[in-house]
Amino acid sequence: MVNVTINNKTIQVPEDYTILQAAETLNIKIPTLCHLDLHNIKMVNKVASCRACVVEVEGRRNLAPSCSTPVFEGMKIKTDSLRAIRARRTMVELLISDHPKDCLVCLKNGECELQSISHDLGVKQIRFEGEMSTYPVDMTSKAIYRDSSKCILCRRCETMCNDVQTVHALSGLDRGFGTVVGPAFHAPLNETVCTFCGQCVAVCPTGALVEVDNVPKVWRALEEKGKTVVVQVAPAVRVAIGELFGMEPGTVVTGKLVSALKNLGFDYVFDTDFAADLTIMEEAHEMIERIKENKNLPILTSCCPAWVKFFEHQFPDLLDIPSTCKSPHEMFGAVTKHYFAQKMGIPEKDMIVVSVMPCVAKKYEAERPELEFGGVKDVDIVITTRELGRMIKEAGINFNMLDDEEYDNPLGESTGAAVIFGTTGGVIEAALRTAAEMITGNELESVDFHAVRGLAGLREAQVQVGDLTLNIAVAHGLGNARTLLESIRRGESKYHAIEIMACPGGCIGGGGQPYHHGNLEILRQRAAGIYAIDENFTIRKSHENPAIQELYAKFLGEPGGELSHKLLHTSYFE
Ligand code: HC1
Ligand code: SF4
Repeated sequence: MVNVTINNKTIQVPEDYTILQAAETLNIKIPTLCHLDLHNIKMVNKVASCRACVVEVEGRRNLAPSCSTPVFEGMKIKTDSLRAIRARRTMVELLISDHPKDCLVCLKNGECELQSISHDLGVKQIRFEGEMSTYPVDMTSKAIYRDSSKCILCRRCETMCNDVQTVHALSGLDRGFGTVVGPAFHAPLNETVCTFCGQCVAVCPTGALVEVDNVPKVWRALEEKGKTVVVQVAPAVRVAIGELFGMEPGTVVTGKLVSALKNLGFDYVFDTDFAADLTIMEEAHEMIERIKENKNLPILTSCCPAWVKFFEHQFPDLLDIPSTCKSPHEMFGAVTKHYFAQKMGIPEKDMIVVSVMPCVAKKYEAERPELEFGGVKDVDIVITTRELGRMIKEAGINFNMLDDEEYDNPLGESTGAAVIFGTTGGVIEAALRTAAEMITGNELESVDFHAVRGLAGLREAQVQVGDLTLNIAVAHGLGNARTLLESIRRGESKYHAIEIMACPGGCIGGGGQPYHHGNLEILRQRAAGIYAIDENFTIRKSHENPAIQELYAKFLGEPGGELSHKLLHTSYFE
């Protein structure tokens, strides 16, 4: 421990602390912009590029960036001197001098950290005007819109992509005033190893990285004559969208969400959870077959599109182990267009399927040609939780005052097993609930597999199923996934099944969710909301969903059967 004095108060802090951390222990708030400490997912952005956090240190001529300057014994710091305050304001003014200032029409308006720090530091005029950096906007990806003229070189995206996701799609390019962060050789994003996980979007402080805005497409679809517009909602959306309307993270708003979607004019409001139950039927069947034959193990879950793209790029030698199941929202689209449409007498060309997802990679996934069946896309338009929030606001719907409504049937019926897909560990727990009963033929005493829950980046569990001991692992965040995949590649893996999600926390932490602004406690609250929904379900196992049983009886036949393989499974590419 060392003694430091901040604004005339002396405290003891650990010697590896920065000035910023020391100040936090005294509840002194120093403004920050580029800095982001997400150490529980192994991301600390300490590049000190913005200098918005400078403070005075006694005996030093220059102001010190508090986020990256370590404390030392006897250090005397002033965080609130006029010199420090003026310098911070000037730094932000200089950043703004090379910023487009189109805040009113920026997708980040109201959520932008440059906007809020500028307000907090009392920037009231544009003092500096000069040369502006201009770069072409990268619109090549179906998921992410990249406008480097809004980049403030904070490097958060780069740290996230390199340190947490280990994808290395972004880095600093060129020098001096021309410096920009982007893919090597200025390649368009869709020609890189980017997985479209959207975690760079989740940490970008400005509008430089945002989701591709599909809201106008949905409005047009709702207006189009002769079309039946079906919407499905992913599990993780219901515990997060309330945040956009001032509610606590983790507040369960399923009923209001359904009501809002009906108010917006969707013809059918269905639940991705129905298809999560369907995925479990197919995936548990596939898992059991592979375990019986002791081949292509460990089976890897395949519902996360960013994870799928990651293993296609990085582990092409292991393409025979991921499950061949499409993700639930794609299965939902296939069932809607090839079963529900027929049942209702609606030509599939007149049906539009919209997915509301916590994820930006789902936008890219929906466009993958191999997911089509008979030339028909499963899903037509994907919007994120944030985009749905904007639509609700545009329509003037008072979300907080809505009465609860129920999903439509039959594709709105689901179980507790389905909703836990929304958090890390949930997919494998749902699969275990069904696989265990399929293997033994006996009812489980408890459906709660606590060992696979939690937010540790890598988890493992041994689960006894009859005579069989199943070795299970869970990883979230692509860096953790890489660790597991490398052990499989070396032939050292002992696992039968592994769940992998690209985003820290799983879908609750998806790149399309309400911004966490550096507070990862939000993930814990959202996960608690997910498990609370599960506990309140009477039916908590996918194979007991009556609508799923009917779908197999009347249409699909058996899990893993011929029709299932055509509609619900896919293949992977190097
Ligand atoms: Fe997910 Fe999934 S859980 S991938 O995170 O398997 O996006 O919520 O919808 O498809 O069910 C996302 C969430 C979601 C799919 C399901
Ligand atoms: Fe990296 Fe994910 Fe962003 Fe792509 S979307 S650049 S993989 S963080």
